[in-house]
Amino acid sequence: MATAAPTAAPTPFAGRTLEISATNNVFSIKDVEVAAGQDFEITFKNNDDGSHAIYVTEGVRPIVMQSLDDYRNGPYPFKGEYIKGPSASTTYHVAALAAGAYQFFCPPHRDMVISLTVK
Ligand SMILES: [Cu+2]
Repeated sequence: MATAAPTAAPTPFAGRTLEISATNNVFSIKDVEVAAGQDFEITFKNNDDGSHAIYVTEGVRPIVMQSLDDYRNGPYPFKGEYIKGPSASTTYHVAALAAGAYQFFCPPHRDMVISLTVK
């Protein structure tokens, strides 16, 4: 028997290109779900004067990092190039991810995170 869908489910992403922007050090979405085992693209627009990037980390990004080099270098499943705004944009090509819980994050900005569910 069918049950009601949960109301707090991540935003489904049915296409191949995910659109994300950054404005005032905030990403335009909070959470998203993508299909496991399928490459996808991110069209990323930076509306700020400074630089932003999108990296992918598996699980939840640790709050306390062992070293700045570890934090910058990963390993991460995906590391996007930095772009400097305002009104700059790029397209990232993200290789297929295995099912699991991930985050998109911007390395210099602790609060810039998006929950990424891959399933
Ligand atoms: Cu940033």
